[in-house]
Amino acid sequence: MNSKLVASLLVVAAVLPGWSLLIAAGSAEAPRIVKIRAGVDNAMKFDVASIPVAPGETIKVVLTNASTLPKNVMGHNWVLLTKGSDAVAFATAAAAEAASEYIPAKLKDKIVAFIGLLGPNEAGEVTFKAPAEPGEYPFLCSFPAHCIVGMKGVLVVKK
Ligand SMILES: [Cu+2]
Repeated sequence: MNSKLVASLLVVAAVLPGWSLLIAAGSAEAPRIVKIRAGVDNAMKFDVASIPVAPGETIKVVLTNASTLPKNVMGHNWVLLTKGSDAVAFATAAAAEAASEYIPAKLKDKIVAFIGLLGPNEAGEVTFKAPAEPGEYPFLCSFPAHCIVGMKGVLVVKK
């Protein structure tokens, strides 16, 4: 066997395990994509009311605002709250906070993940690890009055 061939085989042998590790790590980290549409037919609603997830699962939520109305009168966002939070109470506290697009810093302890306010035909996304603790984590649109008329849902962490 010539030495060049031996050297090439050694390189292949050294590289292969590295690649398989990279591929394995990549697939473990790939987020599961959850698509949500807000404002279909200009209704103050999400088209997904419940998101079942496994503890610690990596989730990418992609929110599309299907509304045709201007952002300042019919913007939509997506805010996931800590376990057992009161979505309507959060929305009420956030409603006056137009400067932060209804995601006030003073309420950040209540927020697990969020997608900022979107205008018509805009899309936004957020990737996060689902909480480890099983239970119900409410989500809502915090644009004034939207949550109260039902623009909310729940992320359910279940083993
Ligand atoms: Cu909304």
